[in-house]
Amino acid sequence: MLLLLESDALMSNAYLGWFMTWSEAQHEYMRRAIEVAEKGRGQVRPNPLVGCVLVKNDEIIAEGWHDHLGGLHAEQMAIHDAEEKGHNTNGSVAYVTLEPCNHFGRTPPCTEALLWAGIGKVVIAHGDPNPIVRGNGISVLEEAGIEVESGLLEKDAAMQMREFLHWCQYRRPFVTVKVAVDANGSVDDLSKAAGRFTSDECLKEVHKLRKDCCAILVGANTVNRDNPSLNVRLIETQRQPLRVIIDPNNRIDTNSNVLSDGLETKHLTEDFRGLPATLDMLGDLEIQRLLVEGGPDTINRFLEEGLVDEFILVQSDSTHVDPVSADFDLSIFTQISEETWGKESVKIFTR
Ligand code: AOF
Ligand code: ZN
Repeated sequence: MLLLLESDALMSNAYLGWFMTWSEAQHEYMRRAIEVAEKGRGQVRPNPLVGCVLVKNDEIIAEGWHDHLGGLHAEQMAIHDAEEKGHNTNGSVAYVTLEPCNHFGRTPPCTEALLWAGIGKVVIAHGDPNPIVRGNGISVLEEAGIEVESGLLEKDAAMQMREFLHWCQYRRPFVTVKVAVDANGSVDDLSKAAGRFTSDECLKEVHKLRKDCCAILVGANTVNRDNPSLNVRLIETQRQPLRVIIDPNNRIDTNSNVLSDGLETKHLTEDFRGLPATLDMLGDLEIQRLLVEGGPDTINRFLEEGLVDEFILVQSDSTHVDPVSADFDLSIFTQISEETWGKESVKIFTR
């Protein structure tokens, strides 16, 4: 009994937070923090999406999010927002989706900003696995007398920053495969010149997906058949993904778009050392989400080697005349959602 009490006393408030029950209002504040974090999507890598709201007298008085790489962290933007609106932050509660940082990086530490703003309590959704943070942010706040609670909507926050968490753990990108098929599961129509068979609105959704990916990978066959650009054109973006072409026999045309449009491409020829080594190399380049856009041979290689984390199947109701069927083995996957992209129905599977 005594032992138990002692170990209880050793538990930090933050740890006790795991056993907390949270009020509906608290859920709502954290949900809002997760929602505003989305505003940084496609702009913050290799950092995670992070959102923060400041609450005083049961009301959200300010909001902030990590908007772009090198920009303010969420907590600092929220404090700035409060000041701009003329609110006194003293004694307010910060709801933040990630443990506040305590290091001088591209910005000064958020812990200092929170202390300086007189924040009375910090509620955190998810710890920061970054080795330079990892619990340090929480202990610094607690040592300064700020109450800290963790674990509110932790799973939702983890889902939002899953590629960051994956990369922190494995030092490899989270791999998303996207493939479009006709009504019978065919990926191409050989009776026609290469071309898209999905709707324009669907393509726009694909460009949104591309914007959220740091790199896009295809094999040599896809380059030779489609001459794709593999960039983001249909929506605004500050950055273009790195193109990665698997081409061990050096077969792609030097005039192809990926080699001649001036955007960055990693053309892996004799230096191709297999897919796992390619993922390691991309992880070293801080690529956190890789989009594999085909074709069927490349996708099947990724599947066979167990390297796919998410599979996005875009289903068109068109029918190919000279079909190329591709039997993707999705037996280890579970469908997590179904969406509509333009005229196409889209099934999303994860492991
Ligand atoms: C926070 N709030 O909004 C974010 C955090 O290079 P920096 O200075 O931008 O720091 C990046 C690291 O800080 C990132 O890897 C992650 O551990 C943390 N991100 N922390 O307190 C934020 N975006
Ligand atoms: Zn920070």
